[in-house]
Amino acid sequence: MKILKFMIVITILMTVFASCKSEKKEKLTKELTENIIIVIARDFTFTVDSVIPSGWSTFRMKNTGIMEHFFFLTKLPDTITFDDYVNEVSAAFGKTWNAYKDGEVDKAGAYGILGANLPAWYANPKLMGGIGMISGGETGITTMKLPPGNYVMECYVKASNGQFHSELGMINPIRVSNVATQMTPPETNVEVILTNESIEVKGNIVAGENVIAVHFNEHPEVGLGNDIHLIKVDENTNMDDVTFWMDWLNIGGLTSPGPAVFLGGANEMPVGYTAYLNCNLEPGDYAFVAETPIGRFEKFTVK
Ligand SMILES: [Cu+2]
Repeated sequence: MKILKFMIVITILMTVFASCKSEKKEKLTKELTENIIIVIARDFTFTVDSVIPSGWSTFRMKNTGIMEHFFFLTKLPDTITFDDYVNEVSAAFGKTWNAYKDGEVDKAGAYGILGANLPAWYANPKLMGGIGMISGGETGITTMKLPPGNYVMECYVKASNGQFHSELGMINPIRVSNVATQMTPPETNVEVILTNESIEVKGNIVAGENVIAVHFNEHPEVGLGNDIHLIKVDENTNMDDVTFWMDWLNIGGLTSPGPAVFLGGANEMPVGYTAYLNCNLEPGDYAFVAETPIGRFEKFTVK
């Protein structure tokens, strides 16, 4: 009898243990297949984990500040540190902007200063995307695949005094670990193809939720690559003002307050990569605008 009781207890314990184990395994798989990385943007900080998994992840950035913010990821070469990036790359952009702002050089002269001051290792930077421009109170959602390595996350919108947000604190080192998620790219209802000639939209952007695949098919040989940022368009939106604002080197460019409501987007990734933009839209007029090339936009209507 005692033996029978003992056997029953053991069987119950084994069943409980097995179910715990399978629950744990299921939970882990679920987490890894829907990996969401929360980024909180404030004026002027990012709150985000300093170590994140590699592979596909969905970044969700809420802008709780008043000013526009975005995040842009640069993957550093193995021999380069976060401090090297700040001291060499950020400093080169700062020097360029200050010379232009103070009227010492024209735009061609400014790009000359930039070229002369950027470190040699920055000749082929790995620009690894990020969430596009987001107005205060809005949330942007973008899914991306990241290889392991050391990254810099930054926002280079300018404050009213002309300082980059990165200089005011919006620059973080991020380690993308060797542990990869099991997440796969989401189902999409729209494809956007970015080339050096155009923003080509294939499919209908609808009222409600959209998952828009943004394909980086090519980039210009010089400068940052092609990107898109989503804005609301209404009777007060002047697209000349918007495209002027998107140029960081303009006086008043990328400086809060922006000329439209920004809803996120996809910053430049290497050719062959795809980012997925998740946006819930009300009926109305919208546009994709580019930071590069300067002056590009593509309007669309959601019915
Ligand atoms: Cu910012």
